[in-house]
Amino acid sequence: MSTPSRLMGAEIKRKEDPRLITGASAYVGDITLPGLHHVAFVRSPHAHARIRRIDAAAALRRPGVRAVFTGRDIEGRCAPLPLGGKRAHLALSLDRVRYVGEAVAAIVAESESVARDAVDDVVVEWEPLAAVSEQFAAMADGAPQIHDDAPKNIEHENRITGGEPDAVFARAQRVVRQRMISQRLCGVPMEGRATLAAPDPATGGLTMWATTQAPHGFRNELAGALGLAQNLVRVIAPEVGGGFGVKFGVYPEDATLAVIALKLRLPVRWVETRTEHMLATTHGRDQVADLEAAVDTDGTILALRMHVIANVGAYPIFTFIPDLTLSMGIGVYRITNVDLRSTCVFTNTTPVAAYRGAGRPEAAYYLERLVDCIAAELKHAPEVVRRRNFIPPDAFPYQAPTGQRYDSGQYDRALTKALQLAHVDDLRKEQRVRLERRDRHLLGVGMSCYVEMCGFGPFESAVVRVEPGGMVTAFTGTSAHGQGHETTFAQIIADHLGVDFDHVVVRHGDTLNTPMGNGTGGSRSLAVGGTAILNATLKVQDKAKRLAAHLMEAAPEDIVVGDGGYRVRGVPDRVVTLGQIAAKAYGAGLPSGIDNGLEATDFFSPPQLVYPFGAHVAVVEVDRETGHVTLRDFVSVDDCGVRISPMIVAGQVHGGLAQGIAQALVERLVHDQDGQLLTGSLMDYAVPHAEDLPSFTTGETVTPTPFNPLGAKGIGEAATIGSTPATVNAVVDALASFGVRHLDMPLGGERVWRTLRRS
Ligand code: MCN
Repeated sequence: MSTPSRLMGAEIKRKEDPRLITGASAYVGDITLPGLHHVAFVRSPHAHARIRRIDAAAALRRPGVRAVFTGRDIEGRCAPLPLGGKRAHLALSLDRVRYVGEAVAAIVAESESVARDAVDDVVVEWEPLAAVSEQFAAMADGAPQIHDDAPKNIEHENRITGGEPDAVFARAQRVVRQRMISQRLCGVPMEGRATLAAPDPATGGLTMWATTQAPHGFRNELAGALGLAQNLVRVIAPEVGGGFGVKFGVYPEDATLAVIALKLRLPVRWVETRTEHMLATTHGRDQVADLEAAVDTDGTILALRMHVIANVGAYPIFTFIPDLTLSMGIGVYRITNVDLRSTCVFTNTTPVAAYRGAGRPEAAYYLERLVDCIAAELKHAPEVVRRRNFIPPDAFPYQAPTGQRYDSGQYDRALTKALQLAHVDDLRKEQRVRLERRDRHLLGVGMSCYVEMCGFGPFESAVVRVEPGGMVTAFTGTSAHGQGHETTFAQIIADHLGVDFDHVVVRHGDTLNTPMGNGTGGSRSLAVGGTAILNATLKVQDKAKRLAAHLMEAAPEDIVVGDGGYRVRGVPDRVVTLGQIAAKAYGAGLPSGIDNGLEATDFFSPPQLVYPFGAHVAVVEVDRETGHVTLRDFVSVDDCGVRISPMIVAGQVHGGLAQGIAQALVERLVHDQDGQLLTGSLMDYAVPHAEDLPSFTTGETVTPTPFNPLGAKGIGEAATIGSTPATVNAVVDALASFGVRHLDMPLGGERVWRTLRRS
């Protein structure tokens, strides 16, 4: 690196927060335009039904209602979604619905309340069909057929094999088996989805304000669906109140609004209600996995079989997620004989797609639970089995039998640090004493070690522009919705351009002014987008140095950047500021060979993925009388390589822990067997409260990746991935003396109480 780091790695408060805390920002729901109309959707109350007839006459008579659109009205104006996919459907379903909440008509009205009231005026004549909500029932003979071309409702299957798993299992001393469930979850960002579609008179196209994590992807998919040129669709993601993976791609509501705006030549807006969010925004997880490990008595894992049976819901949105589970199937362990399978199954439920971690939390949960099962069966301490199997530090880059190439890792170091921070030896003593005393509250200690793949390509983009006055504006193709890129990217730029941090503005989320990008998800933004920012900044720095050399009559190689200016090496009092350089760059009389302007673009294509890792320890108390689980302590040691914004990383870890712990203890979407969602509001879908969580102890190790110049790996999902198995392992540990070996999540009081009663 050509510049000493001052801001990178420093504890800097987020640039974003003043506007967020004071409510000065605009979300889609705040944006208004002349003539704005509002949209509400008529949705299916049935999990599976034919639509015989839709009668909108009464709705159209309601004062304030401008129009009602059904599938017939948009047919031919918008291609089925997801675009190009098999088993796609129209944005407003035409003749059949396959999950509760599927949209069949859209009301356009002068106000949001009129639009919502008019929903009840629409009469839909349904012909209910038999429905199925669970993956095994959906594969059974005689199950309702959800898509005609998917026999047994199987969407796709996958298999990864390596080594000789069958032979190893055949001669194994011991085989440990367990079925596990990673239950269905809801995203629950603070802001639900919202879309505003407006005709653009300048181009004849559209401007869309949308709560999306990837504006360019959204634009390209929508333009494709509408048959418009991409440059006729401008997508703006203004302030977006969280996404957690559920705000990717064009949803049916987005496409419907676009068609309505074009047809009525009116701006129209839809803001999702929380109930709609629970029903019609994609869900996460929902897998069952059968695990088998062939082991030696010393705890060495010789071979692994995993079969993931995933419920993908009614339509294929991101059905590669179970494949990601297979890709991370061996976790942090040197397991060379593997047979990993996935079967993705359609059901009459809301589609399942990305949710924080997307496939990797499932893998870590299965494997880290399985390791505890192995430890329990062989009567080893869980850390002993882990240490017996770790991929050692000298094995990196490590070619895993899953096809992954792990970049760098020091798994034992993270575990050792986490166990120390948690004082595990003392806890085990306390656990024994409590058991001997027959305390009402049982103590449990659980650990997990995780590794995840992140930093997905194919590329990310950046433009870094020094304005004539010397201030810097940067544009990124990532699209933060809570992650704080404006801060981190400004740290990188300020350090490398010798400019004040407050003089850097980072912009994102508008396809009109940002270069083509791939958005924010898969913890890719720093490793890929931050590297593009760094590369573009270094290009600008190079030109700034040449201009500084010209201004100070020195050689460009002798120019050093830092302390607010550009100096000649060894002559500290000869200095020019970036402002003076910019004035030259945009003025007359440049030396030959240097063009006007001071900006650069970069598209960074990562050579491979990066693999953050870590170790978590959970400490729980279980009330024998009520089954209530209290999380007493949580230690996380996360290694995301070099940290650029330690405060942001801490925030990401805290939020991630809360979500992972919530899966272990409280969250679960429940459908009945007919596909009705029983947990359709936040009254019955439990998100964790601050009081449910302890003050986290967070530690770190730093193992840089060699595959980007920042040495940075992702952190956005890591803590979610490690915390679920650690917490479940802790609860099972507390109950081990009652003969409990495994319990399915969430570990609410009733489930634990029933288990204690049975044992
Ligand atoms: N960072 C850092 N040093 C590192 C790694 C990251 O300073 N070594 C900083 C980054 O600059 C960035 C933040 O930490 O500001 C997260 O970076 P990264 O891991 O690259 O993840 P992304 O920015 O791509 O965010 C995506 C990730 C995902 S996939 C989900 S889901 C998720 C998450 O981020 N959803 C979130 N965190 C969220 N946080 C909020 N507030 N809201 C969401 O919806």
